[in-house]
Amino acid sequence: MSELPAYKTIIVTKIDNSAGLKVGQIQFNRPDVLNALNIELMGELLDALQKFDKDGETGCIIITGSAKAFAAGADIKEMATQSAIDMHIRDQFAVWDKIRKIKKPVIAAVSGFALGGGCELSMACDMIVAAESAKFGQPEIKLGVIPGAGGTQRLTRAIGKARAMEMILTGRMYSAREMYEAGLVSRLADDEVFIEEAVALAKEIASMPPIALQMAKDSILKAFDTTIEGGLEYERKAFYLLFASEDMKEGMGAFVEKRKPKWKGK
Ligand code: DAK
Repeated sequence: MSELPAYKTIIVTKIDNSAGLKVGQIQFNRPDVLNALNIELMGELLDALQKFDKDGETGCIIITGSAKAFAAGADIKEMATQSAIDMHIRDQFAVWDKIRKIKKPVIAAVSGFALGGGCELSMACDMIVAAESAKFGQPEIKLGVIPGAGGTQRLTRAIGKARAMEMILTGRMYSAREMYEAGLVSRLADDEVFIEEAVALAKEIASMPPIALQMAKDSILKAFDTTIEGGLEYERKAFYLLFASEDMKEGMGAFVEKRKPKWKGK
């Protein structure tokens, strides 16, 4: 992926990383509507994610928005007139399922509003770095619906039943600090530097061996839908599998020889 595609609703860049592979950054670009997630944007987001996922130069991906909004949710104006059957036939939300299949680590760098589908999208990422100004919420209840892209499931697993109940049943917004303390956000930073913090974290991750990163992500996600016994077995098999990689030999060899490893991604 030497040539980055031009999109209408997102801006895609690659950030050089002297310590390892590059960082792919996807920035939402619908500022007039607080980055509301319409069909076109979600299609472009998936396309960019899949391209970065296949790109041998990219080690980690960041999704971000603008200062005022990560994303204020799915595009209400686009959704408002749709019937259940329209949605079933168009299957427009199938894109959301495919985002889950991205193998490389994905960081959500959130400032401003992360509401409804915007909050859910940040939770579908692997980590959330938030600016102090960020506000998280699931306001769907105020529209007569409920979260539909994992809010009732991912939020509950991340912050626990009682807090998820309060957040979803009131539709209230919560500060980045509250969400950091609740465990949804892994890093909190001042607004002026939060994107640098996210990029620094992404660069650090992108300097690790790619196959091991993917196995680690996959095994951690397994913890959400299996028993401890099943999860431990899954982890063990992923661990054994890594002994078939050249990077495992390089990593251990470099340790023994007291030198820096050079990863091949194989
Ligand atoms: N959709 C469309 N336009 C939006 C929008 C949205 N979600 N949020 C904001 N905008 C637009 C506003 O309409 C306004 O446009 P104009 O009126 O200027 O044309 C512009 O952005 C600026 O917004 P405001 O004037 O309202 O700005 P304020 O600072 O006063 O207020 C706000 C900011 C974020 C508090 C407010 O805009 C707001 O409450 N927005 C709506 C938040 C919301 O309810 N979000 C949840 C939407 S439902 C699924 C996948 C996903 C979903 C469901 C299913 N499946 C996989 C099945 C997701 C559902 C949702 O996200």
